[in-house]
Amino acid sequence: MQHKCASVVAGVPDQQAEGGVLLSRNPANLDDVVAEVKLAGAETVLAAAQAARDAQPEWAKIPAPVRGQVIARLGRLVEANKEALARLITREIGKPYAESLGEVQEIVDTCDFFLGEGRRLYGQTVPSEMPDKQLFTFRVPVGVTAIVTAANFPAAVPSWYLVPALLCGNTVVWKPAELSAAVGQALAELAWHAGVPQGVLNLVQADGKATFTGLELALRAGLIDKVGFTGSTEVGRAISELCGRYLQSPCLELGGKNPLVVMADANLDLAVEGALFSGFGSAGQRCTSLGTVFVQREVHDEFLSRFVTAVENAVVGDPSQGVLYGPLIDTRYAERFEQYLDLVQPHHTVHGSTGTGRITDANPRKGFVGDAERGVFVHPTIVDGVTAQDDLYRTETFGPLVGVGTFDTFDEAVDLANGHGYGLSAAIYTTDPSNAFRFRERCRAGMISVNNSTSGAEAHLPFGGNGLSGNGSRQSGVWVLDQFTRWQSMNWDYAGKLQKAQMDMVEL
Ligand code: UN1
Repeated sequence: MQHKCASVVAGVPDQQAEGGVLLSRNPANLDDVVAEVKLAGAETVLAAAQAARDAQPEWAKIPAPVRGQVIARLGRLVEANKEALARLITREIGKPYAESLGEVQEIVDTCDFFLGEGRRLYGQTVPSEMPDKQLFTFRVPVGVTAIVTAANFPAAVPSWYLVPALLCGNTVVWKPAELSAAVGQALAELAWHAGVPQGVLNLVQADGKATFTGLELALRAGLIDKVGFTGSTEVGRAISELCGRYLQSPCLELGGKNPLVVMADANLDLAVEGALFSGFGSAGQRCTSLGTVFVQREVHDEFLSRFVTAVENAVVGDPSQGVLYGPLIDTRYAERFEQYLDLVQPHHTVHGSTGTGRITDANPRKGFVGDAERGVFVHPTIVDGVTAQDDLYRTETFGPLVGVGTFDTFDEAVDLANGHGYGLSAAIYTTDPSNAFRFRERCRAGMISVNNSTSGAEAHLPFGGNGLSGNGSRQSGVWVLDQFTRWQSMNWDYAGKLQKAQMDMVEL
């Protein structure tokens, strides 16, 4: 089945395709066209922001517990359509089916969490300096939110924005990645079906350029109050600069070069398992994917040999077949990935199992399942000998490539884990709890794992990073409420006379 995708502004599909028509293809079989996508121009982004602005006051009037019921219905609908949505994710972006099911479950978890938040959205009562006066705080919606998301988590990560934004009384303009347009459309349809009014959630199918221009127009017209963006550091920086001009601080979730430290006292099998999952799962296309493993010198050779064996034995190929990883999301990702390989190959020991670069009939991989010639598959690669001087140490490759480096002392490990500029996720494998606590204390990453991989966030913990990984904003759990509401204070004086703060304070 081929999906037809177009922008939907206040319930009206946009058939203009000012930005042209794009074919979204199954990366495991490029002959399979998943969707024909009518791409909008910048004017549609502006129209969507206007529609969201018009719908916002009515949506905000609906009591938060009732908005929570809409979110609950969305969760139940997603659950009822779990397999279908997971199959679509696997077909459109090539994520292994088990991980796609996990991704859909993450939406359900998010809805479950925010259903309850609809009954909480607490404010506070605060004592005043003066008698007969009471102070209060309230959370108020920010207004119109513009959410721009990436193809690698085409459903769960959008839900991290959409669900709390809607719950808090905001309206939304959502632009999914073009490469996951059909998943975007399917999720938006479930939200409308659950009772989110049409103008409250507006879907824009557009490329990055039209979106950026549209955001600029809408921000200038005062139609957007908060931008949420998940994607590259480069685009995040541009969005941040644009928002700054309008005195806004976006919610950013950007790249990572996530380190995994293996201490000599670690359980090496556990560390190998964690490195395999976070380095090569989803073909390394998570923002939380493992970048470099730093291994204490005395166990380096043993770790590397077990890691190389595990990678050699891993099954790669058709993502519906229970593989460790499937294709890269797009041929452009593969081209960029091969450029990284060109960079590293002359200087390091590279461990691919049977080859490096694209998996083809001429450059095959042992145990590969699927049709290599029709899909965008690449060999897993381990690059040994990475030091802080290497480009690879600080370059996010967004593919199945893991660097390995060594260190002697714990202090060196911390410096290596912190020195690449990113600060999203970091892991340490150790059997000594004091190493774990010291690592947590000194590591700049927003998310720390102990004896667990760098990936695998849960829906109710703060998610986000520092440095090149973001501006410190956090998603998920109660912490995201600070992105989608603003604090309003109120003072209420019942003294029957003007009481002046600071001047009329009671003296003892
Ligand atoms: C991302 O790659 O943008 O923790 C998000 C994880 C996933 C989310 C990753 N649950 O790896």
